Amino acid sequence: MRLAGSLGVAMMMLAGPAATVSAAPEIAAPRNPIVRDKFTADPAPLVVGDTLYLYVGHDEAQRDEMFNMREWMVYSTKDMQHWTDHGPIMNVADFKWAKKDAWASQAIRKNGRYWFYAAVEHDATHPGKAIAVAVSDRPTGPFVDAKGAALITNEMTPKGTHSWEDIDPTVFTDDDGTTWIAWGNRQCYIARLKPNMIEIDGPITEITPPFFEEGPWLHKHGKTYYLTYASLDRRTQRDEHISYATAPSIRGPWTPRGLLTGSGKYSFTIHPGIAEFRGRSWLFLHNADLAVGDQSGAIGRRAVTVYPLHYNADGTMRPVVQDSAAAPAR
Ligand code: FUB
Repeated sequence: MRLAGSLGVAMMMLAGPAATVSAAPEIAAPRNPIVRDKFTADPAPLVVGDTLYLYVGHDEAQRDEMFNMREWMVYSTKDMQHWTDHGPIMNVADFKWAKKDAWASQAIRKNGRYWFYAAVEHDATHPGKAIAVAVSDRPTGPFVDAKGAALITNEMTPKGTHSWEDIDPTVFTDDDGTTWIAWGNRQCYIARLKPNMIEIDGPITEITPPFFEEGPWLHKHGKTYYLTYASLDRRTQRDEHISYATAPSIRGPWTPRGLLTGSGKYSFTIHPGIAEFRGRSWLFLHNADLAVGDQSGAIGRRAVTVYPLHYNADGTMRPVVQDSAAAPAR
């Protein structure tokens, strides 16, 4: 088991002061993985009223190819136990300027509409990965390309020399109503969005925290801002873990807080998504510990999972141990 040994001990030492006790009613965590009839990855939760929507990429790798992802899907739940499959919400072919790869995404609600940001591979006019934006009047879609062009292309971040630097968008609306987008691979970037949600407003700033690899997720809890991400020790090149940083403002400064959890079982990648729902905080991830028919888990056949997330009184997050058994209410 990967959390045994030095990582497990290190995480116990990182646990810090006692957790904040919430008076809110709690519901039990579901059995993992959440989706069992398909391979799914890169979970991105969105809470709307009494419903949690979970946007995922559809992993369709057949053999040993790294990824084969053509569409995004959404599931919903009102109790974390029963999940409704709403099917695909978009195919990468819906972005006419993109050629493949329905990679990580996140949806956000703003001004009564639902805005969906996703990583794709751009066509030859802007080679490399790019970030797309789509819109719908409903969280379950259908979503349509909102811009007819990429929101972010590889040329906009010249520092990175690799073609997949501009992936994994996360979107967050601050208390003043400003929406921010962060993204990246190896470098992590942040920028403001214009109120129209389809244009960058002002400069792109680099905020790369230690061991950052990809999959940033922005959220706020209490007065603290969190940047949670897939981290990789490039010396060992072992599987990705989840680390995070905190800040007193979306503009930083960001303080590294170390590991939140270890790798997803059998998976090189891992990808965080965080939400507060039904009185509890939840950390969504993926692993590759699911078999569907005669296909076992693999780097391109992953499964989304979820675990309760607890905060310490000082605002740090308690280390999460990934356990495939149902996590009982605290
Ligand atoms: O699912 C494709 C890519 O793998 C995502 O964009 C990364 O976050 C990693 O999970």
